[in-house]
Amino acid sequence: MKALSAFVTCALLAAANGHTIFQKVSVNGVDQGQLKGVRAPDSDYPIQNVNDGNFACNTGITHKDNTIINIPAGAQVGSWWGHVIGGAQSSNDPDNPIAASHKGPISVYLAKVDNAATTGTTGLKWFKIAHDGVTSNGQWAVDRMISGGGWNYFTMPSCIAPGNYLMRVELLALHSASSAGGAQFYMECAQINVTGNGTFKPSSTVSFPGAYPANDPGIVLSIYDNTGKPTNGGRSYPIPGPAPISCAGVPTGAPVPTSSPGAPPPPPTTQPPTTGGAPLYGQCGGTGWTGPTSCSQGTCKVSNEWYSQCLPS
Ligand SMILES: *[C@@H]1O[C@H](CO)[C@@H](O)[C@H](O)[C@H]1NC(C)=O
Ligand SMILES: *[C@@H]1O[C@H](CO)[C@@H](O)[C@H](O)[C@H]1NC(C)=O
Ligand SMILES: [Cu+2]
Repeated sequence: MKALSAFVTCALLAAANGHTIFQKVSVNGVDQGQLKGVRAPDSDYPIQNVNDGNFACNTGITHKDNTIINIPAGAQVGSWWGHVIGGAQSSNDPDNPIAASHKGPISVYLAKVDNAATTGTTGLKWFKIAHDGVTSNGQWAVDRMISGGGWNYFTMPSCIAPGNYLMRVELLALHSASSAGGAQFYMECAQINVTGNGTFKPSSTVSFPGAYPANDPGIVLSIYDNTGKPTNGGRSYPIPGPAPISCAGVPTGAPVPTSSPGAPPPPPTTQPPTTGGAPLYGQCGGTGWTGPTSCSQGTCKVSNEWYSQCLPS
C-alpha cells in the first residue's frame, strides 16, 4: 500500500512537520500564562518509541520555571497546544495547533510528588484522570482541540487529594500508526497543586515508560482508508492505558472526623444535588452518567458522547 503510507506521512501532508507542543494551562477559564508551570522543549517532535526513557515528560526540556499552578478539585482544566513554542510558526500556519492529519486521542495523567517545581520525572506512579478518543461521527480529540483553537478541556476529578502533582497531558497522533513504532506521542508535564478536601488514593498506578505495549491495539492501527479518509467513525477505539479513575464513593468534602467516636456521621457529600442541577463546570451528561442532567448555573453543553458540562451561558 504505497499510496496509503505516502499519504499519511507528516512530510507529504505538511511541508513543515505538523507537530505540536502543550505549553499553557487554564483553570476554570482563567489562562495561567504562556509556559507558566509547564515543562516544555523547543522541539515539537514526537516520541515514537513507547519505551523511550523520557516517555513521561518528554526530552530536551528548555522551558521550565518554578510556577506551581493551583487547581481546585472539580475544576475545568484546559491544556493549550501550539505548532511551535508561542503557537503558529508563520502567519496563516496551516499546521497550528497541529496538522489536521494528526488525529488521535488525548489523555491526562497525574503523579503525586512532594514538590512539583523540583521533582524529577523518573519512577513516578501515574494514574489517568481523563481521556478523550473518537466519537461515533469520526471526530477525534485532536479535531476538537483544533476547533477549540488549541485548547482541550477536561475535569480535575472532585476527589483528588490536595497536594502537588505532575500533570501529564498526552496527545497521540495516529496518522502513521499502521505499524509498530509509527504512532506519534506528544506530551508535556505541568506542575500543579490540587486544592480542596479530596481523599482519593489510587489503588493502581502505571509507569512511563512501561504503561503502553508497542503493539497495543490503540497504538497500532490504520485510521485512514486508501483515499486518506478517516475510517474510525462508528468503530470502537481502545484509548491506550488504564481507564480514568472514578470518584464514586470517595469522600470529596470535609475530612471524616476520626477522633470523636460516637459522633454522628457527617452528611453525605458525594451525592449529586437532587434539585438545582450540576454546578458550573460540573458534568451534566454523557454515556453512563447517572448524575444531574441540568445545571444550577450555566448551560449544559455536549463536549463529546461521554461528557457534557455546565459552561457559562
Ligand atoms: C497548595 O495549596 C494549598 C491550599 O491552598 C496551600 O496551602 C499550599 O501552600 C499550596 N502549595 C503550593 C506548593 O503551592
Ligand atoms: C474543605 O473543608 C473545610 C472544613 O470543613 C471547609 O471549610 C472548606 O470549605 C472545604 N473546601 C472545599 C473546597 O470544599
Ligand atoms: Cu507529525
